[in-house]
Amino acid sequence: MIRCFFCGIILSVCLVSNSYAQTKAPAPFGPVPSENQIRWQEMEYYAFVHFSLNTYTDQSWGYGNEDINLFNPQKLDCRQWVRICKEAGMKGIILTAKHHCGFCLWPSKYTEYSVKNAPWKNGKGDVVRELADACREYGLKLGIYLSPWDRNYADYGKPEYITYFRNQLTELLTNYGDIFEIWFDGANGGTGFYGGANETRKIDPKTYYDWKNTYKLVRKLQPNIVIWNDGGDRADLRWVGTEGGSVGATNWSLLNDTGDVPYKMLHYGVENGNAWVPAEVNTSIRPEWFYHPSEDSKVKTLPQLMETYYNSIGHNATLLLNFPIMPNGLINERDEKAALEFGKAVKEAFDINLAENKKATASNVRGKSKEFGAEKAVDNDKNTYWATDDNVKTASLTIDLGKPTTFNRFLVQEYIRLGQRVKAFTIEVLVDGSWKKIASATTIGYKRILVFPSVTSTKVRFNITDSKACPVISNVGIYNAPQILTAPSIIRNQSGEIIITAGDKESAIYYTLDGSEPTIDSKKYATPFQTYGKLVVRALAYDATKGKSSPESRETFGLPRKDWKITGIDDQKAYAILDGDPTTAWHQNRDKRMPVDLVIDLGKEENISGFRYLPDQGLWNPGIITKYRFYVSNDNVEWRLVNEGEFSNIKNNPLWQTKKFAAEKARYIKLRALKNTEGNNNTGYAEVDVVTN
Ligand code: FUL
Repeated sequence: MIRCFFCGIILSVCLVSNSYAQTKAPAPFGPVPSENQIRWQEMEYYAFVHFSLNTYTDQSWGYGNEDINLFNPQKLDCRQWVRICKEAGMKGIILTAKHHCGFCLWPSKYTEYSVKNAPWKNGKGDVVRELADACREYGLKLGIYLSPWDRNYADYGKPEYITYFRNQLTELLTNYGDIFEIWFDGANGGTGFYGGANETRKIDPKTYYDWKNTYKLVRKLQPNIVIWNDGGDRADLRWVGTEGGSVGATNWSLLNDTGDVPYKMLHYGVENGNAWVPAEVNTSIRPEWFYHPSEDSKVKTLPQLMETYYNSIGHNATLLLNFPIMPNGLINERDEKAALEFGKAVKEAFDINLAENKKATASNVRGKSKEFGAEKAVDNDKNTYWATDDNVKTASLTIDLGKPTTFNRFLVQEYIRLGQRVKAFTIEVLVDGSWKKIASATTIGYKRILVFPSVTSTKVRFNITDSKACPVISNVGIYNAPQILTAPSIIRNQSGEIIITAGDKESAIYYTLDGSEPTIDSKKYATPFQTYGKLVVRALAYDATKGKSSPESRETFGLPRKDWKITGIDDQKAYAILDGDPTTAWHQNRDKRMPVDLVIDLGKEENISGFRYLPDQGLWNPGIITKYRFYVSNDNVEWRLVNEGEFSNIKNNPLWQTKKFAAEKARYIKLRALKNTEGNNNTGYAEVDVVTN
């Protein structure tokens, strides 16, 4: 016999119990997250720091034989790292305690290849300790990256290494307080130093590390941890199949427990997966993970970082953003500036939730109970939610904003403790008495953010159009994000068209062509326009709603290039060199041996007093020319050498290079590459131009 909890009457005759039974919470549907996964997901945004011997060798992966004496950061200050992360809005930091080269940033008892034998602090230093202390001071959580692949250790590949690996794990997970996440990078290129063997060693990542027991050890030492692993057994978190900074717009926090996980599944999750394995987007604030001076000019811009934000946190993932540490032990000031601007822009975008505590009504409320009413989605309480009756798979929630309100972001969260349910939804606004659809999307999960052009309306309708089970929505937010006002980009394509692009699609653009300063009284840019001769374009982006302008950008263009021809090269793609777009590049056939020539026919004789070269801005093997000769000709037969030399520091600073010489009348130019930064024949170009004054 069961008695009612409230009145003690036997259940079959108690009225309270009947209504109570009717409005009980929905049952969990499918796999659900663990408390550790929930705590981790709510962190949303945290940092990676890459620091090791690679920092001193300009490498991406150390071989394992790098000289330990290189490690001597003069200004190492983990408090600087943590201060920046904290000010940028991050909640934790994951440190590469040991990268693939095997060098340990803590004085491990089990190897000589660690800070204890480096000149830094006379071998008395411990980076993990310093970071743990700084994290404690600033209230950030600490995470550890420990590379399973170890290119230094002599026994790597044998069972002995597993003991070594676990000994190191035990040190790291015992001596430095709470660790929120452990990162087991699956990368493994085979070759390595391996204590002097210098050979290729193949392991089976699924069996070699005996993950089952390794995970057991991790959980025993740190019961609140989450495990990331892209190489072996399924862990608590999943990689998203790319380091580019995005996860699918459709993103299920589910995978299947068994079997291989192809890229597509990593990127989108598995709709009917049987395990809760949410996504973490890992990407770097620069192209590479470790510090390379050549990337000082390639720190991600604010529009790029905002895009990453919407494609990660806005797509039901967390964002793990990397800072490469410089050889002196600090984060570069450009990276700091970019991260702080990014943090500020996110804060401004999501500062005021226009839906909070506004009147909300729903097409269906579970058991008509207040406990699951529409208002629970706008009450700013993550532990309450709007839910429908069990048999309902489509439902609408209408928010009355009270007055015409302008907005451009919609945020929605499921109460994931009960599983991920929604498969599709739309957003409508009431305009002139009828509903107009402004956005549609698929999955929600922990958090989904939709970005759309600003719209003004009093009522917003959120329609769930398909769901696996009755929807359970813990939060809905409506925001009016300010425009991102960065200096617009200006390019001129080969046919002479000027193309100006603002950092934010909604900004207006104003420009001048006469060298004067652009203002909002200047000409307004609408579409690409034709230009002919030499000119200076100055432009700014403008947010009319806030009356704010971006900094201006300014570009100078020389001769029109409409009639220029790349001669002797039978590949249309070579015209990337003349398209005015710095992001496109072309490479000579790699079989061509240095010296490698690029000949351009200018169409008619010009008075040439110099040339400009922009190397390929791409990440891998850009084939940057370092030594060159420059020739001119009137007939493409007789050539006159007018300039030769090197592009100094071009590796570290791969920006426009300009070389000048006494003016020469000529129709043909030839840039001869003699040497590149890679010491091979790869010759790449983003742009080549001439100077004529
Ligand atoms: C990759 C590694 O090979 C990179 O060096 C970097 O550590 C990145 C986070 O993971 O797999």
